[in-house]
Amino acid sequence: MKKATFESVTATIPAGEVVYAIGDIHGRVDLLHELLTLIEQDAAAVGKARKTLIFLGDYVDRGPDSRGVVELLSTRLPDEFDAHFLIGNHEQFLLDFLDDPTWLDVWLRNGGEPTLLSYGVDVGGLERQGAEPGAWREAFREAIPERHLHFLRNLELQYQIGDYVFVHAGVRPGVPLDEQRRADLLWIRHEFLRSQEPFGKIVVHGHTPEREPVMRSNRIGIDTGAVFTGCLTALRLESGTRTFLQVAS
Ligand SMILES: [Mn+2]
Repeated sequence: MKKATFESVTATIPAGEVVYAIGDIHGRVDLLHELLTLIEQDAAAVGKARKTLIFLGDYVDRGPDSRGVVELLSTRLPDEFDAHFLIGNHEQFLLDFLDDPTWLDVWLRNGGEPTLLSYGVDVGGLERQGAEPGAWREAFREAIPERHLHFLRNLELQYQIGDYVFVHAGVRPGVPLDEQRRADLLWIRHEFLRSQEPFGKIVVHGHTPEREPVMRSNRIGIDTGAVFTGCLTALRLESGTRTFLQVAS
């Protein structure tokens, strides 16, 4: 584990609150578990402050245990935190496939197979049978617990606190935060990442992996590519301070 403290800035969150935002997990329940332990240790030292966890989405796909990540997030978070769960484009793939099985190929090309395997779906058998997408959907519907579906269908698009807004991918420059399109919040990259204009609040986001967290005047990216690099990052905000908490394997 490593813990890197950063800096004091003019952007703030309200007094009496501590916020932890957690980047893209992608099935790495092992790293999520370690990071939550680190956050709990940190939070134990801050006393009576209101403690909030904000998860930036992409809980599933690519990594080995998407089922375990959804289970942990939906049932086993520590009691002392309020929690907000944002939707990532990978949760959208999963939901699109359940609504319309012709999304199967798109989902599989984007790391859906380990998700199906984590839920116990017989992917090899379906492939050998040359099963239609509808049969894959039926197998997944039978495998995924109802409470996981409820969790995945009730994720938030954005969350705001103090001078910060939290989203999965980013925001479209020039569009007010309350008028952002769902597709941009889930998918945007270059127009957002390149923009140097203020967005109204500091945008904390995931979606585009970098070796280290990225801090700009208008945004903070905390997707450190857990599934590729073994590094999962949380941003801790308290009044005018920013700290990164990280675990690495
Ligand atoms: Mn993403």
